[in-house]
Formats: sequence, C-alpha cells, structure tokens
Amino acid sequence: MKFSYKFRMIVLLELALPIFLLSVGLFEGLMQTIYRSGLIHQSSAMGTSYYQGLTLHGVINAIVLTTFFAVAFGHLCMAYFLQKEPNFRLVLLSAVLMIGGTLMAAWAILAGKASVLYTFYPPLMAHPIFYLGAALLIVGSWVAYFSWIPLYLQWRRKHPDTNMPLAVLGTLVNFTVWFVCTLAVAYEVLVFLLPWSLGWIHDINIPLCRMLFWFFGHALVYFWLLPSYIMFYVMLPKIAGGKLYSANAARLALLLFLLLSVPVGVHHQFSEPGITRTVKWIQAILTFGITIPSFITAFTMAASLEYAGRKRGARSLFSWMRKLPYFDKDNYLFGYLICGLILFIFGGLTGIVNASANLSAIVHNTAWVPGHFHMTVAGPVFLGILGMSMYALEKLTGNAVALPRWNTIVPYLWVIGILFFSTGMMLGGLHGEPRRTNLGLTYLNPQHPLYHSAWVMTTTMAVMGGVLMFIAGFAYIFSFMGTLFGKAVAPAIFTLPESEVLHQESRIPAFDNFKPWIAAMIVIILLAYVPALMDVLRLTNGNAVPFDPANPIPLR
Ligand code: HAS
Repeated sequence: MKFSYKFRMIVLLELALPIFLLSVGLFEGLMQTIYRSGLIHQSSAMGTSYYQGLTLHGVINAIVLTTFFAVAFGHLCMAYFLQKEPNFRLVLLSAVLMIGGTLMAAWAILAGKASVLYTFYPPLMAHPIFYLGAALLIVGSWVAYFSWIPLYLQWRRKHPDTNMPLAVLGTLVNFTVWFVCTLAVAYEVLVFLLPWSLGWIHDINIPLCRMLFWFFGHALVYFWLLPSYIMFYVMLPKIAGGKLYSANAARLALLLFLLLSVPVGVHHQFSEPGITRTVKWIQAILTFGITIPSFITAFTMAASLEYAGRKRGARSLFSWMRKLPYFDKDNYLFGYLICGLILFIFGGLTGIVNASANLSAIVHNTAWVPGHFHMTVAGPVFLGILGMSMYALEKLTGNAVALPRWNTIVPYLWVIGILFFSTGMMLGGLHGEPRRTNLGLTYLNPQHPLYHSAWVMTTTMAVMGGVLMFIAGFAYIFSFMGTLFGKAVAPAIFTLPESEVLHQESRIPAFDNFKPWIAAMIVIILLAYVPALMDVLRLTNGNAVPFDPANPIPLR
C-alpha cells in the first residue's frame, strides 16, 4: 500500500525519535549494572546521579519507547489492514502531544527535578512539569486510538459478516485496555500528584496512590506485550515459512486480555498492609487467569513453528527447531521475534512465581523482580519493537538496511546478554539482593562495614549481561540510523507479512464483537477493585510528607 507522504513522515518520526532516545536509555542501563556490581563506589557519575539515571532508564525504555511504538505500529496496522489512513489532523495532534509531553518530562528528569523512577510513587515527589509531561504523553496516545475507531466502524459497516483482521482486533483490544487503565493513573496524577507537587494540597494517601498506579501498571505490561503478540500471530508463521495453526485461538487469546489485564494490579501490593487477604487472594487467582492467553499463545506458536519447520524438511520429533530461518539477513524479523518468544518462556515462568502471594513475599523488592521483567519487557516486547521498527523503516522509506549482518545478530547477542543479566539478578534476589539500590556504595564496597560478598558473583553476572546488551543495543542503533539516513533502493510501498491459517475454522461471532467482552471486563474490574478500594480507604490515611530518593530528610 502506498501511504501519503505526511502520514509516512509522522510514523517515521514516532519510530525514530524513541530509538534516538534509546541511546540514553541503554547507556543508563549499563550504568545501573556498573553501580550495582561495585565497579564504582559513587552516588553519581558523569553528572547524573544513580536515581536520576535509573529514572531515565525506566522512563525512556519502558514508557516512551513502548508508547510511541504502540501508536506508530497501531497506525500502520489499522491503515494497512483496513486500507485507509486515519484522519491526519488527529494523527498530527497525537504526535504533537506525545512529543511535547516527552520533552517536558525529559527536561524535569535531566534537570534533576524528577528522580522518581518510572513508577513515580509518592512519597517521592517530582516537579509538576514531569507529571504534566507524562499526562500529555498518555493523552496523545488516546488521540491516536480515537482516530482509529471511525476507520474500524466504516470498515465494519461495509463488511458486516467478515471477521475483522487479526491485527485490527489486537490493536483495538490493546488500546481499549490502555484507555481504561490510564483513566486511573490520570486520576492519580491530576487529583493527587500534581496538586501535591504544586503545594496546593499537603495530605496524600500513599497506598491509594499506589493502588491507582497499579490499576494502570499491570495492564501497562500487556499494553507493551500486545504489539508483539500481533506480530507473533499475524507475521511470525508466515516469515517462518508456515501458517498460523489456529486463528480462533489467536482471537480468543487477544480477547482474554480485555477481561483480565486490569483486575490483577494488587499482585504488586501483596506486601501492602492496608489491603485484606481476601482481596489479595482474589487478585492472585485472577493473575493465574491472565497466564491463560499466554499459554494459548505458547501452544499455538509452537504448533505453527513446528508446521513451518516440517515444511522446510524436518522429520524427527524436535528437528523442526533446527530448520527455522534463524540467521537469514533478508528475513531478520524472524530472529527478533523468535528470540523474544524464547526469552518469554523464562519471563512467563518467573511471572507465575511472582503471582503466588506467599512466594512473592520472598522475591518482592529484590533483584529477582527486574530479573523477571527483563525477560518480558526487554524480551518479546523490546525485540518486537526493534525488529518491527527496522522492518517498517525499510518499507516506509524504500532504503536498504544498513549493516545487515549486525542487524541479524543483534537479537541473539541480546538474548545472551539478558540470560546472564537476569540469571544474576534472580539468583541475587533469592539471596536477598535488593532492587533499586546502589550496592556499590555499601554492600559491594569492600571498605564498607556492610560489605556482602555473597552478591559479588550475582552482580558480576549482571554486569556481564549489561555489557552484552549495551553492545547489541548500540549495534542496532547504528544499523537503524544508517538505514534512516541511507539511500532509497526501492519504492516506498508498505506491506506487512500476513500468515495464512492452517485449518478452515468456522466463524465464531463472539470472537468478532467487542461488546460482550467489554461488558464482562467492566464487571470483573468492579468485582476486583471495589473491595480493594474500600480496604485502602478504610485502613489507610493521608499525611505523608514528600521525599527525594537520595535523602532520608523530608522535602518539606
Ligand atoms: Fe510481570 C512484576 C506477574 C508477565 C513486566 N512484571 C513485573 C514488573 C514488570 C513486569 C515491569 O504477580 C515489575 C514492576 C515494578 O517495577 O515493580 N507478570 C506476572 C505474570 C505474568 C507476567 C503472572 N510481566 C509480564 C509481562 C511483562 C511484565 C508480559 C512485560 C511485558 N509480574 C508479576 C507479578 C509481579 C510482576 C506478580 C510483582 C512482583 C513483585 O512482588 O513486585 C504472565 O502474564 C506471564 C504469562 C506468560 C507465560 C509464558 C508463555 C510463553 C510463550 C513463549 C512460547 C515460546 C515458543 C518458542 C513457542 C505463561 C508465549 C518455541 C520455539 C523454540 C525454537 C524453542
């Protein structure tokens, strides 16, 4: 499909700006592993403090990159599969709000006025511009969502009896979850954090703010994940050389995320005293429920990949794994997606450990948790973003991929890096190593009375992983920028790979209609969150004073 010049330019900007910022995000990630391993014993390096760097790392990599990509990929999926571009004014407004918001938040963090990490929990307090910037980024992404709804409705009127394309279903599910969950964080920011940071109110209920954050925060992880699930279901079987094993399974998996992505946020608050055990138990059960769509995905993808391997000549039980096109530089997207899937096996299993309230008591707030989430958000999510950003860049510009061999090995190098990093972090976590702590100042400083030799090996593994990830990340950025500024070798005709389905399945109308799922979503959210909110309002109160993370003295 040939997109208009202005639409292409906006999408390219939304892909390239966060990849440019990623250079800072990756560097700060490497610095985290260096501080933690005790290679340096400083509270700041190169003009950036530990918590400022951790905030830059989390906000750029986990909020800015993911949101920009979800919007850009959403534009591409909706326009390509519905064969019509969204309203350009809305596309432009969305981009302006997101870029403006990002610049505002970046200023506050770089000026050292918002070292509050990506979760911006009170009592850590940021400059009002940080909260406003975050709010604008979110509102910008809503505008993109609103620009797709009329496109879908027009298409639906013309095709009342045809299943909507899978990528459209996934995109709309994702942004519906996003819209619902961001309402809570918008409320937290506008009603509590912003007035508190402006000095208009002094009392703020910390557990309530945390609950509003996690209402958003766990659904956020599926907002990160679903673009990759769209790539797995719609594109991976085709580029592997096979077919999608079951489209109905894919539809069911995507729709289940509507039901269960939001009402599980309390699993981040299992240690919170102001929430009763019944509420925690209900949300733990729902958390086990949210693994079901991922198990469906695991089986559907394994079956689809096995089919592809057998078509490529595999005969014995497991030989299909060897036949897949791992190092084909003209089919590099396969490498990014398969590496993401492989990491997600471990990311998913460690998530199931966290979901159990009693095991969470062992791992909560230890290095285990970043070990888990680097195999999810820095696994299928990040690799899907890198692979698809390169693919879209190539197709939107017609440019040849620069440094194609580097681009092909990036995901494999990244996987090795993550395996070192996450294994080190998780082993350390099981031995009590705290997360979000500059260990080099105390526990990994041999001169300090708190020196803890048991964490030397685990943090050394993590820093080795950090170095490999840094090299892989920069190899990608060079390849991406080389492609962006390279010469066109083909016309800019945009296509996305679309897998055929292996079995002819009958159409299930409920899998092609959002209404019953959205109704069920609202009911489950109310059942899960009304008792949780009642607990937190009954058992906690306000009066918290603000803090800076590096200083135990209250700010005012
Ligand atoms: Fe999580 C904490 C539970 C998934 C991200 N999680 C976090 C945090 C982040 C995060 C960022 O219950 C930290 C937040 C903070 O800063 O405090 N998580 C889960 C569960 C799942 C899960 C049950 N998490 C994710 C995903 C994330 C993510 C996805 C990002 C994208 N998580 C938790 C809990 C905590 C938590 C607690 C709080 C911990 C605490 O105490 O603080 C599930 O959704 C996972 C289901 C996944 C599976 C895996 C399916 C496998 C697939 C691959 C198949 C591979 C094939 C390849 C077919 C069941 C699909 C085969 C081919 C070959 C060639 C071999």
